Formats: sequence, structure tokens, C-alpha cells
Amino acid sequence: MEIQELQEEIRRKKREKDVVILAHYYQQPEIQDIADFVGDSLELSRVAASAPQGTILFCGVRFMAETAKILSPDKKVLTPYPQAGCLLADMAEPRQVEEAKKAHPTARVVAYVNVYAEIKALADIICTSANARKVMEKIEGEKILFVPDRNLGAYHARAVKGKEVLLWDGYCPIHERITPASIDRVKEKHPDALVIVHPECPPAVTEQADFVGSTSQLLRFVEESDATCFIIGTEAGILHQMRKKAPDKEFLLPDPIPVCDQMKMITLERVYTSLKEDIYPVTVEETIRVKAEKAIRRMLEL
Ligand code: CIZ
Repeated sequence: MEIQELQEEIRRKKREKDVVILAHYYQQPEIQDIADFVGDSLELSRVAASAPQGTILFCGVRFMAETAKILSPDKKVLTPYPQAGCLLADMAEPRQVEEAKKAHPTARVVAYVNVYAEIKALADIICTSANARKVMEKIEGEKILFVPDRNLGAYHARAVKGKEVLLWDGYCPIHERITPASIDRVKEKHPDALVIVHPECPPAVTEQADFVGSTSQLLRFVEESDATCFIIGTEAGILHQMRKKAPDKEFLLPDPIPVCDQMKMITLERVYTSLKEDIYPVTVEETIRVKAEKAIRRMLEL
């Protein structure tokens, strides 16, 4: 089937089966275009929880669909391709986090939302790339164990006063490959472009950027800024929404282009099959789900 034909089929099927389709900003443009909502992982999980539909089809990597299931246990959450994982999330295993907790018994565990349910269940509180600093400031205690992204943790910890922050040695390989040189290669040809990057980028990149923010914050920035040309230091998928929100502006990517192959494992064909055959339902073991939900709700209360 042609792309447009497949998209029409998906739209028809989701209406017929009363399914809401959610897509992350890092998804391919043709997937974002069939979604009812496009957003970051937490925004989407909140939409999932309040959506009237009983079935949520989550186009994103596995930890994102899991977060939706944690917050909406009574709904059916489908992922079109369960093998779509997250290399950053893989860098924190439950046994390692349990050992670190034993080694630092007074530390509060702050886990970035980009972890699997088992790690969320071991955390005192969850944070996102947008609110990590606030969460670190507000959590009681003077010692924090931040998992799993060392770059995001270091970026936000810089502004947190009077607390010791122990950083897990994990990173997102896609953001880690964004270097000052990969940005400079583009900046040389576009000297007036503003450099705006995600806090998962290495410190050498965030330190030189004109603006640092989560996916939603980057989107808002390009809409509101007077500048007309931007070099975007995050996964390429975000450009689709940027072009929609600011069609007269120019968006450039570092060289080489940051692309997450895991995110791109979600294809229109897989979405269609998932819808048609009701596969693959996301499950989270109940004791883990309850603990993980508590850590997420603590963040939401802040
Ligand atoms: O949590 C998300 O959605 C990701 C991966 C990044 C962000 O900044 O929103």
C-alpha cells in the first residue's frame, strides 16, 4: 500500500476500533501525521490517562508505552513493535541500581523518565528532562543518586545548591554523538543560526548552546524566538513539529544527523498490523507498576 493509503486505513481502523494513537516527537513524520496527539513521553502518558478511548496505541519506544500503562492500568496499551527499546534505559539494570542503593543508603534515587518500569519502581521520584532541576531541588535529603543519564544529571545538578548528586554512568548514544565539531560544521555555513540543544547532549555541547531544553521546551523556543534559523541538537524527528509550528523558519541538524534507530522501528505497516490484530499489549507486573506509579505521582505532585 502507498503511504497515504495506509494512513487512511489506519485512520479508519482507529475510529472503528475506538483507539487513540499517540506519537512521540522522535517518530517518523508519517507516523506523527496519523497520531491524535504528538508530544513528549510524559505529556503523552497524561493524555493516555485522560483519553476516553479504552485502547491506546503508543508509537514510541518501550519505556514510553510502559509509562502510559503504569498511569492507565485499566486501559489496553498497545505497542506496534515491542523490540523498540532505548539504549539509554538499557544502561541501568535493576540489580545494579539495588546495589548502588545499598552502597548509598541515605541517597534519594531520582530516575529520569527514560528507564524501564523496574527502575522506576526502585526510584524515590521520577523526573523529565524539563523538570529534573526542580525535582532535585525539592526532594528531601542532601544526597541524590541520579539515574541513568550522566549528561542530563550533570546539566541540571550544576544549578542545585547544597546537595551532593551522584551520577550514573549512562548516556543516550544518539545525543552523545552530538559534539561541538558536529555543530560547528553546520554553523560555519550558517553563522547566524541559534544553537539549541537537549540536555542529554554532552557538557561541551550544552555549555556552548544558546538554549538548552527538553523536546517540548525546544519546540516552544523556536515558536517564540525572533531568530529565523536554528541548529537543533536532538533527534531528527522533532523537526517535523518545528516545521509545522514555525513554517517560515529554517531548521538544521548537526552533521552527522542524530537519528534514533529504535524510534524508527515503528513503521506505518507495524502500526496498521498492531491496530488490526490488537498486538502487542504492554504489561507491567502489578507490584512493580504500583511502586513505579508512586514515583511518577510524586513528581506530578511537585
Ligand atoms: O521523555 C521524552 O519524551 C524525551 C525522550 C525527551 C524529552 O525531552 O522530552
